[in-house]
Amino acid sequence: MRKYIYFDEISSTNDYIKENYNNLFDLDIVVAKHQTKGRGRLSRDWFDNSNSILLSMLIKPERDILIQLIPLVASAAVYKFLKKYVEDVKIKWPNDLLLNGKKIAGILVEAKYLTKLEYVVIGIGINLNDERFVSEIENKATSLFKVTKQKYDSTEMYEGLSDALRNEYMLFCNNQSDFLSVNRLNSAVINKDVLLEVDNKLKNVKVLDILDDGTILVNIDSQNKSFSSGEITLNKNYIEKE
Ligand code: BT5
Repeated sequence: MRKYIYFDEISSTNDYIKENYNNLFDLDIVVAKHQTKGRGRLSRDWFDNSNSILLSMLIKPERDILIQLIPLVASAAVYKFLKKYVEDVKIKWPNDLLLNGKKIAGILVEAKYLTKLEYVVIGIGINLNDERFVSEIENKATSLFKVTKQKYDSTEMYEGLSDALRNEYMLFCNNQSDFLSVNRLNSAVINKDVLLEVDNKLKNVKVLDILDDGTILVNIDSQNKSFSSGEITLNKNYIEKE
C-alpha cells in the first residue's frame, strides 16, 4: 500500500480525491503542504500557512456503512494520535478537536451516493508548527507548537496520522473500535450547557450523551431529543456554563 500521495500545493485534498476517486484505491491517502481552497463544513474556509497536517483518506466501502459514525471514528483516531504529544485533548462533537479549549484540528467527511455508497472522503486538518494564525481564527485556534513549544517533523506526523486513521477505520469495520467511548469519555460538550443552532435559531441546551448511532442527545425545551450533525451545529462560540 502507498504510504500517501504528496502535493506541495493543491486546491483541497478532499477535492483531489473527489475528482480522482475512480483512479484511487480504498484507504489511499492524499496529503498537501498547502491548500489554496481548504474547506470546512458548509463551505467555510480552512486556513493554513504551510505549517499544518492537511490529509484526506478515501474509503470505497464494499457494503453500506453508517456514514454518520465516520466523523466520530476519525475524531477518535485524531484524539489518539494527538494524545501521544499532548495531554488536554477534547473532542467537540462531531468534528473538532480542542486543545486547552482552542481548536487544533477539524474533520470534514464527504460522501457520494449513486445507486449505492460510492465513496467517503475523510479530510483532516491539524495545526502543527503554526506560530500564529490569520486574524479570523487567531483567538480560537491553537497548534501543537503553541502548546508544547516544540517543532514537529511533518513527514513523521503525516505517517503517524495515516497509520492512526487507517487503523481506527479497519477496527471500526471489524466492530473492534472503541471510538464511541473515546468520544464520550473525552467530550468537550457532554454535561455542558451549550448553544445549539437548530433551524437557524440558537437554543440553549444541555448535552446529555452521544448515542450509539453517532447522534447527540440533548435536553432542549425540557425534552430529550437527539440530533445528527447534518441537522445542527454546536455554535462555534458555544458558551460553557461550569
Ligand atoms: C472543519 O470544518 O473543522 C473541517 C476542516 C477540515 C480541513 C481538512 S484539511 C484537509 C481536507 N481538505 C479540505 O479542503 N478540508 C479538509 P468546520 O467545523 O466547518 O470549521 C471551519 C471553521 O474552523 C472556520 O469557519 C474557522 O472558524 C475555523 N478554522 C479555519 N481554519 C482553522 C485552523 N487552521 N485552525 C483552527 N480553526 C480553523
